[in-house]
Amino acid sequence: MQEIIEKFIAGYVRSYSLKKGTCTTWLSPLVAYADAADLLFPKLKQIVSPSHAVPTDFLSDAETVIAYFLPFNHLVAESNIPGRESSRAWAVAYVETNTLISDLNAALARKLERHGYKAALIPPTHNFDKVKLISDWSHRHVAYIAGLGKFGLNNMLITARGCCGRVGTIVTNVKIKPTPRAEGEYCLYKLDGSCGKCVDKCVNNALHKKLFDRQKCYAMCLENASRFGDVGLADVCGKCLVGVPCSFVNPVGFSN
Ligand code: B12
Ligand code: SF4
Ligand code: SF4
Repeated sequence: MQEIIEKFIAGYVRSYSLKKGTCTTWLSPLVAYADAADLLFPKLKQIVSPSHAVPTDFLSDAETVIAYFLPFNHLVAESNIPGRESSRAWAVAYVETNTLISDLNAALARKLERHGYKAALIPPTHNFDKVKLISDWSHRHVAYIAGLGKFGLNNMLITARGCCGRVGTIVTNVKIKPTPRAEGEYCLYKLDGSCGKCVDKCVNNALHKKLFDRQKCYAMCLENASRFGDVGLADVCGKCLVGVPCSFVNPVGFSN
C-alpha cells in the first residue's frame, strides 16, 4: 500500500493546479509514516497540550499516521521576502494549499476505502484554540514523530525540502512500516549556534532566540488577513521562513 499511497499523493498534487486553476504550484511532496502506537503520541499531551489527541481518538483501529509536506514553488516564497506585509502570492498559496490538503485527504480516504481500509480526516489549520493559539492536533509534531523533519528556531518543521510549504496528516488503519527519525538537528542555530537569520527577519518582534510570543505573531497574521480578505481567510506572515538557509533545503545537509 505504501507505493500506492505515495504515487497517489504525488499524482494528485502534480495535477491539482491545472485541474483547479490555482495560482499556486507545488514541488513534489514528501511523505512519511508514524506508527499510531508510537509512544511519542501520548507524550504530546505534555509537550503540546493536555487535550492533544492520539491517533485512536480519530480511528479506534488506527495503525499508521501518514504525514506529508507540500513545498511551495520557490517563486511563492521569494515573493514574500521584501517588506513588512505578506505578498499576495504567499496569502493565496496559504488559502489554496489548505484547500488542496482538505481535497487530497478526502480523495486519499476514498482511495484507501476502495482498497478495504479506513481513514480519518483532519483539517489543515484553524483547528486551534483562538485564545491559547494551540491545536489539539499539531500537524508538525505529528510529522516530526513520522520522521518528516525537525524543528527550527523559527518553530517550523524543517524537512529535506526546507520549511516553505504546508503539512498535512491523515490517520488510517493500513499498517505501514514507520519512517525512521533521523539523528541530529536540521536547524543551524540548534546545531551549533551559527544562524539565527529567522529571528532577524521577524517583522513584529515575536520571534526571539529564547522566546516566541505567539500573540504578537498572530496579531501580524491578522493584520495581513485584513489586507487579503478577498482571497479567503489568509492569516499569514511567514517572513521568518523566507530568504533563510532552511527555506528550501535541510541546511545541515543530511536527511533520511
Ligand atoms: C496555532 C497555529 C499558529 C499560531 C501559533 C504558532 C505556534 N508556533 O504555535 C499562529 C497563528 C501565531 C501561527 C503562525 C504561523 N503559522 Co501556524 N499553525 C498553528 C496550528 C493551527 C497549531 C500549532 C500548535 O498547536 N502549536 C502548539 C505549540 C505548543 O507548538 P509550538 O509552540 O509550535 O511547539 C514547539 C515545541 O514543542 C518545540 N519543540 C522544540 N524542540 C522540540 C523537540 C521535540 C522532540 C518536540 C516533539 C517538540 C519540540 O517545537 C515547537 C516549535 O518550536 C498549526 C496547524 C496544526 N493544527 O498543526 C499551524 C502551523 C504550525 N502553522 C504554520 C505556518 C506556516 C505558520 C506561519 C508561517 C503563518 C503563515 N502561513 O504565513 C506562522 C509562523 C509562526 C511561527 N514562527 O511559529 C504551518 C507550519 C508548516 C511548517 N513547515 O512547519 C502549520 C503546521 C500549518 C500547516 N498545516 O502546515 N500558527
Ligand atoms: S533561519 Fe537559521 S536559525 Fe532560523 S530556523 Fe532556519 S536554520 Fe534555524
Ligand atoms: S510569522 Fe511573522 S510575526 Fe510570526 S514569527 Fe514569523 S516573522 Fe514574526
